[in-house]
Amino acid sequence: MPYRRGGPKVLAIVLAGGEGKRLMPLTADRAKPAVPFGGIYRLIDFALSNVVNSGYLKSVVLTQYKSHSLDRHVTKTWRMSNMLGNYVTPVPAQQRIDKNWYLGSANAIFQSLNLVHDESPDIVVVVGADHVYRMDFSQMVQQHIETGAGVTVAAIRQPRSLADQFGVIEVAADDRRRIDAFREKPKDALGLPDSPDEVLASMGNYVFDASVLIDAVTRDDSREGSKHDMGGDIVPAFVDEKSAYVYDFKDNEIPGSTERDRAYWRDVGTLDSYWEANMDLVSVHPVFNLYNYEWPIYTDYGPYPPAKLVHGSKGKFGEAHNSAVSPGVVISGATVTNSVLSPRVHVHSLTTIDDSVLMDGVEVGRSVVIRRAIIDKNVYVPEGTTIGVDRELDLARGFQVTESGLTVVAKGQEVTP
Ligand code: ADQ
Repeated sequence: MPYRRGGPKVLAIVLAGGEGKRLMPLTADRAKPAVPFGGIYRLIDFALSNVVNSGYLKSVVLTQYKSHSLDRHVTKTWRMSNMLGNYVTPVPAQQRIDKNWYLGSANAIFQSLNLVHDESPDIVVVVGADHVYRMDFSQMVQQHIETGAGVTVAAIRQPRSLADQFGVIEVAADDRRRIDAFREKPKDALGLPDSPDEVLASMGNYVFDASVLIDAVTRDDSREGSKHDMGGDIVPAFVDEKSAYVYDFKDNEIPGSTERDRAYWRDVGTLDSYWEANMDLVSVHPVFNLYNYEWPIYTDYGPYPPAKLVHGSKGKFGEAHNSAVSPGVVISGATVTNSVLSPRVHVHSLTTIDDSVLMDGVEVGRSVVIRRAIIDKNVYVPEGTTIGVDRELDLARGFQVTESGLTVVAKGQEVTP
């Protein structure tokens, strides 16, 4: 199909309305894409950095559920409308159709088609906002154009045990790029022929010609029984027409990335996977490298001074080992190991913190022990408290404890010793 001179005009639609139930209590007050991650980021910063680094400077972020902090973050960090017509704009649910909230991700796009018509792009790149990874979408767009696909779906191998969390793809025997079957979150997925313990999973990123997307979500709107979901309804319709193609994430090249780092993709859907992905940042040789300035991850975290590690009580040094320590943090006479500290965390003397994630403004008093915990914003941990040491005590104080023994303290929750 003919595109404009200089390449196709691309609009990015970032789906950011996800509720993130399995991340409760971190999503009690905020949409999943707004959950703080890695000290200074919000989850959506990874998707938006990928969009911008791919060269796509017109994007709309569709929000819905508890969107205030997401909207504030996108507006403050990402809004870049300028005279060249570039923008990253959060779009709250407009209830344009029958005054309904979005019924699913495809309905979110259907209800926002005015944005597509206004921009009149050749190609629309639709991406999720919940994942930690680097990806150059322009390489996927290139393949989409070469194959003439109706939809191109990005895919990555994942353990078969996780198949019920993903759209699972089977490719055609005669064309390894064509999708022969797509099942959304199957309970009985078979492994890949060359690797029985793995499946090929959709990453929730799609490329369409704009006219094809408009037609697909419009037809889906009146399809009886549809849940109006991109993975559950839209992609299978293209599979039936034999025009759904797969883009293999392992072919994606990122400047400045190592082989290991390039393959990194995490769906941080649960508290345990959220914690693990944070831990992936703090090992000596992190599996996900935030220091690749050729593909920067952008964010904005406020006017904070440098982190400070100082002598505390009894002359003990403030120390941090294998940890990410954000601006505005003060560690005085305490020892922090394998942990991620967000801006303005303050840790007092004789305290030890291990394997934990502390969010913005958490204050930890003296002689506290914190192990394998996530502590959400603005929590005050008083002197002599333990968290993550005694499961029953943690439960009795109203903290959440996951099956693997991770303790989670909600935003602003009161903590008693
Ligand atoms: P899920 O992530 O379970 O699976 P979904 O809950 O629809 O699917 O979320 C996809 C994206 O859309 C997320 O970024 C979410 O924030 C957003 N979203 C959800 N509902 C929305 C709404 N009403 N309005 C706006 N945005 C909304 C999807 C695919 C699977 C794939 C996995 C990969 O359906 O096939 O394997 O992503 O994680």
